[in-house]
Amino acid sequence: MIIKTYCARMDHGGCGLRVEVEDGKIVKVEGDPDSPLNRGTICAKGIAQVERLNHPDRLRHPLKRMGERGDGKWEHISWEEALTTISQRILQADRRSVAFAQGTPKGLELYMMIRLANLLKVPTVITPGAICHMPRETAAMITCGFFPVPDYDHPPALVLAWGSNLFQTNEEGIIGSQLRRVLDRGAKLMVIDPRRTQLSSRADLWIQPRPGTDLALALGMLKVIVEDGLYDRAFVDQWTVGFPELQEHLKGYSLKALAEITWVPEEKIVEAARLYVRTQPACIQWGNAIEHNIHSVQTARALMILKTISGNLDSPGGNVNRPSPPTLRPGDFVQSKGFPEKREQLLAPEFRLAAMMGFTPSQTVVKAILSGKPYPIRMMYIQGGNPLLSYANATETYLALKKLDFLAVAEIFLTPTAQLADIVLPTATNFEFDDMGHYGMPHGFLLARPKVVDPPGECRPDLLILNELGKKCGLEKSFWPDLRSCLDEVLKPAGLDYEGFKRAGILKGNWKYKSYERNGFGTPSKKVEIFCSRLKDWGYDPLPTYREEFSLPDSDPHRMDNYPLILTSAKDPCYFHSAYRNLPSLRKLSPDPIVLIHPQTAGEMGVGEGDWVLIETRQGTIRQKAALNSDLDPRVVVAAYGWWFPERKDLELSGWKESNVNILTENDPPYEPTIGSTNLRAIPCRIYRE
Ligand SMILES: Nc1nc2c(c(=O)[nH]1)N[C@H]1C(S)=C(S)[C@@H](COP(=O)(O)OP(=O)(O)OC[C@H]3O[C@@H](n4cnc5c(=O)[nH]c(N)nc54)[C@H](O)[C@@H]3O)O[C@H]1N2
Ligand SMILES: Nc1nc2c(c(=O)[nH]1)N[C@H]1C(S)=C(S)[C@@H](COP(=O)(O)OP(=O)(O)OC[C@H]3O[C@@H](n4cnc5c(=O)[nH]c(N)nc54)[C@H](O)[C@@H]3O)O[C@H]1N2
Ligand code: SF4
Ligand SMILES: [Mo]
Repeated sequence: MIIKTYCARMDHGGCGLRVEVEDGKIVKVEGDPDSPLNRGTICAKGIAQVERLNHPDRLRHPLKRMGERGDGKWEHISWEEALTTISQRILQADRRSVAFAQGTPKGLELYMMIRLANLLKVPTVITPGAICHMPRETAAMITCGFFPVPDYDHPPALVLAWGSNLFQTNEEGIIGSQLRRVLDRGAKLMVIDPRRTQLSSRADLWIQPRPGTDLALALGMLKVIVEDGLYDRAFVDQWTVGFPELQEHLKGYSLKALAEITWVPEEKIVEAARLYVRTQPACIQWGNAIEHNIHSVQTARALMILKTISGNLDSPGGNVNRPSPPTLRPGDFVQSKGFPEKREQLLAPEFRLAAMMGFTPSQTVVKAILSGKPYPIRMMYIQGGNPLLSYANATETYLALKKLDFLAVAEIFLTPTAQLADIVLPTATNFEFDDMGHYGMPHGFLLARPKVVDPPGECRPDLLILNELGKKCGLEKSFWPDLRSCLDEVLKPAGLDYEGFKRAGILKGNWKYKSYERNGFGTPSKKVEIFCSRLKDWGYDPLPTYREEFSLPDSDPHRMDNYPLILTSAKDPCYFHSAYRNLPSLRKLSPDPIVLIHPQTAGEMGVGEGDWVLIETRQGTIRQKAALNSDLDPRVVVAAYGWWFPERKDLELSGWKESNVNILTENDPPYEPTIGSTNLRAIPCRIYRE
């Protein structure tokens, strides 16, 4: 039997799949040629996901800790006991001492978690938002009122990939094969990435900035476009506010100084600006790298202004508005109206954009657990996340998790984080329950991911676990009798139930270009706010400003003596963050954590190809295997991210600190002031042979 569904939980998902099932087991997965997104392509992760379903390490029963935290002694318990224990812990606690945490959002389960938190009046919900997607999304919302998506359907003449490695790291709602098709049809490509990738190798213009200085580069390009009069005058005059202020603001920057900050020569900044603005239409494919420093929101704002003044906003082949199909509104799903006091109770209300989106940056929770300030956090429920590998400053994160009175983790494998839990809940994964993709995401469509096989053992989907936990907490009226009723309610405004949705496979919103011509933009001024009124009202920079005090840590000369190199990182095409190192076919493709070093730098340290090296920052030291890479700037090293060793049961928490790049990152201020991003990509380091 062949069942069509969509890929998920190996990255953000999106590729249509044909899944062959025999005797209740999946025997083959291939790309679905009929899917409008991938048109039959599939990647190694997509194929390998079958290995995860019946993997010997798969968690199959709820577990309760027996020995000390992290001792690895467990007892199987029933779901009844597990959920009763967690609900009693929550009900007995001061609600402000509880934190719910989600890793990368994977489906509806994030919304179910926020709903449960709101109904229980728990203010703290941690997501990776401050360093993933939210700087871009909120910067876009306050600038033009929507999230502009690259329009690969009406082919752009140029794609500017900025800190995005889309060929190998599918984004939420946008997949690499869409970009590949556009390039195959002849679109030009400009890439801004310190590292050579498959994508930058194809670029007509490849710019290698110093990590963490993307804002300065964007300001340089804006300066050229504005001062050389290359912008779209008609659009700027009619549809923007604050252009004269921008003009004045840019006079304060010299190209020479920006070139020094970014390591990009002046001529190249000029060339990049001209290529982008003169090749019409052009879209910007912005990526996660611009969010991994303390200029995140302002960098996204600067790129918004580039899209605007080049005349590419909501225009065919540019960056467009993609309204979602009608469904239960996310705000209604999470019942935000029932908890209006949440904002005052937040741990870190000073991050206004995070507060607007209702999440708490992870490092503020880690600090609150350790310091008890502004109020103590004593228990945590983590779902679909591995904070020991993914939060900045893993050492501090470890101390915080150890200090909690109670930790519950919902997982598919016993990760280092799950090994610290008091209760571990075994979750079902893609193919094992009825699910939908991209709900609440601003890409304008929903994907049906229907159940294909039963989950193993006693595994249950997160959605069901939280639904039942809600009922156990006395909230029977606010949860559903079963999952189908929940999904049907979400889909009702679209005039479908889940069965109908399954048949349709994909639901799109009402996509139109230039909808602002009818209603204006969704901002207070109804125009694109180059000068952002809300940032000004909140006391932040209303124009993108490169501030020395938020600048690179390497401006401290003493530190640069000790740590002369700049460390950045990138995601591995074969894995999803820290997950799936235990899937044999993927591990064969990417067996070790690899750090890229320029041959000259390696030579100075006596490091050769394949040597294990130590990477040291002020925060700590890890080991990775060297690969010499002459395309890098000799001052930059690129480490692998997300490594632990599921097979190393002999090491503490399966080797959580051996090669984990977040042992090297910092979680102290300064933070990005509006949303709380930490610096993950511009860290002074040094390297030596092990
Ligand atoms: N230094 C550095 N740090 C980073 C990044 C970086 O580039 N560099 N990237 C950041 C970004 S962009 C993000 S989004 C975060 C990601 O942070 P996390 O989401 O914490 O990272 P993952 O390793 O993906 O952890 C997800 C866990 O969920 C489990 N899992 C998979 N599917 C399911 C499911 O359906 N249910 C449940 N309950 N569990 C499931 C997996 O086994 C895995 O252990 O990390 C951030 N941290
Ligand atoms: N295979 C795979 N796919 C994934 C994920 C995964 O873990 N694995 N994670 C998913 C998630 S949650 C996210 S957020 C997306 C992220 O996907 P992307 O947006 O592509 O982000 P990254 O791969 O983290 O980094 C992109 C590129 O930025 C470069 N880079 C490093 N530092 C800098 C810098 O300072 N400036 C600039 N301009 N570039 C820099 C890196 O070399 C890398 O090639 O991928 C999603 N898809
Ligand atoms: S690119 Fe992502 S969505 Fe597509 S098959 Fe691979 S893992 Fe699945
Ligand atoms: Mo992410």
